[in-house]
Amino acid sequence: MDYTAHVDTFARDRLPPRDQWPEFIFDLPELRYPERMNCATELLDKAVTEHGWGERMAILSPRGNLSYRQLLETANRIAGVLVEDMGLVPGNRVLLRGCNSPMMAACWFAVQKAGGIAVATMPLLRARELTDVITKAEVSLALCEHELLGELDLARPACPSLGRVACWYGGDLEGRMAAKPADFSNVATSRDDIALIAFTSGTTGKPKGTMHFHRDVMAICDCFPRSTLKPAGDDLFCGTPPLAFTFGLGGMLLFPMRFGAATLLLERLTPEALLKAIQDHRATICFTAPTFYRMMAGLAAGFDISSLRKCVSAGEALPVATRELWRQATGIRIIDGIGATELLHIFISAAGDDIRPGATGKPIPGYVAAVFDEDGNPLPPGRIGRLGVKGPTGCRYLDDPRQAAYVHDGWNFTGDSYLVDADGYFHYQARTDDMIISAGYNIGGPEVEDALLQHPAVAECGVIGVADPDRGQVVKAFVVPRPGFQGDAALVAALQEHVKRAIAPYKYPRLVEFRDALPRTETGKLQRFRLREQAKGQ
Ligand code: 3UK
Repeated sequence: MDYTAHVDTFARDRLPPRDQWPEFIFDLPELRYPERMNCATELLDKAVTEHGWGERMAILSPRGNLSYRQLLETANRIAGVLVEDMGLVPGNRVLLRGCNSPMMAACWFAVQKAGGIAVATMPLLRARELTDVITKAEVSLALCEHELLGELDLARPACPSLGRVACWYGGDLEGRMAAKPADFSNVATSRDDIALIAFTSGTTGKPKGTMHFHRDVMAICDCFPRSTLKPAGDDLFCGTPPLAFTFGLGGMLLFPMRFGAATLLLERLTPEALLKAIQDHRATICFTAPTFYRMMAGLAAGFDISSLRKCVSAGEALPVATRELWRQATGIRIIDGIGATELLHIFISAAGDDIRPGATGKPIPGYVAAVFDEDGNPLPPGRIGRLGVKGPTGCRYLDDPRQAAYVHDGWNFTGDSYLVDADGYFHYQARTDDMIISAGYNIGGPEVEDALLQHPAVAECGVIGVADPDRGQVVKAFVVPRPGFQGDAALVAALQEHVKRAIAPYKYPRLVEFRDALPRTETGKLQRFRLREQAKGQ
């Protein structure tokens, strides 16, 4: 057995069988980490002790600001509480529940320092969903923002594994921290010890826990940011994704820290509030989802956001229309990137002059990707198939038979259909199970959405296939009209005509329904399955 610092081996014992692991690739020299490595030492302690960034700002927020040194001391005191007051043993799972804030960030690092496994959860989760996560990961300790304690308390009777809970911003945690030293000796974890379990948003079925090692945390910092985003120490990151979503964990915390930059952590953001924050703090890098860029584009003229240099979009496909609106509003070309909880962060992307509107980009250095047919054979350029990817990170579900569906022959299959063009650019088509098959044609909902979004009357839209006796399925669009536009028969006809002119006419939505809003996850993804359920019920 390899070296491990974990005394509690629950998670390690529930890694998938070796023959179901994806193949890992560590070609890049920067991805060869020492055998004993703690990601908190690398990202936080060394920022102060080796890089000399102690007096630089690490976190800005309405709750107060923390320099790197202050963040380190805060995390050290919390680690002291975890070990001495709460009895944490290396390998224990620690639930983290809070909005993006300095304390949420410090708690994440404290868990790493103490050799625990962070199980961060979305602030909006209810007792039922918390119960699933806590029981699946056998969580024994929790750190929780006091205001969010209610749902956790409701979950507790059904969570026998959960022992002590400490709360910040109005609970007992700060008081306990004051009694702990400002230094802490980090547990000497292995690079292959599990650092976090991230649960997938899971549109159907129970959420899956994806397990990631200390080296995976470092690998995502040394891949997408180093090759594509290229941040500098004077950057200020901002954006919407929660730290409990790995898109946010990387973009809002780990990446800025890897480069000695600062992050602006804000709660309950609206498009206006994010624009105002960029203006007030002169933020330079923004991470959010496509719909947020679309909403901000319409409001940007009212703010001075001239400080902004780079914008990253992920979570779902970035429509060309949204890309163009943002470029017109700000002059900035969005860096699109596809990532997944299973792979921890972004693996296909493009920035600057490498951007091709309509394509996600190319596999970023460190990763390889290919498109496969139903039987697992690689497809030539121009053919639509299933996306497979491998690199330094990959899928390891916690005790889950669905591992075999995500990983075969060493490749991670994300459940997306893609095509590669002759230049090696990857073009997103749809989620594999969202492909619409109408009268024998394969139609990707996002392509139709993209065309609809180019019409001035469309604020938001979602396109699905609904059962049809003659065609198998027909294309149906749910459209949220922009203020000032009437959702009537004339607009239906205008939208249909518009789509027929923009893309192959057989893809036009035969059915159009107007809505005030569309169902979305907390991470900004359109919930097509809900639209399908609603369409079925009609
Ligand atoms: C979809 C995209 C087209 C795609 C994520 C960046 O979204 C993240 O993780 P999830 O586990 O979902 C993964 C799935 O979301 N998707 C994400 N980005 C794009 N589709 N274009 C994109 N740019 O279906 C993928 O399989 O919630 C994103 C970083 C970390 C993440 N966890």
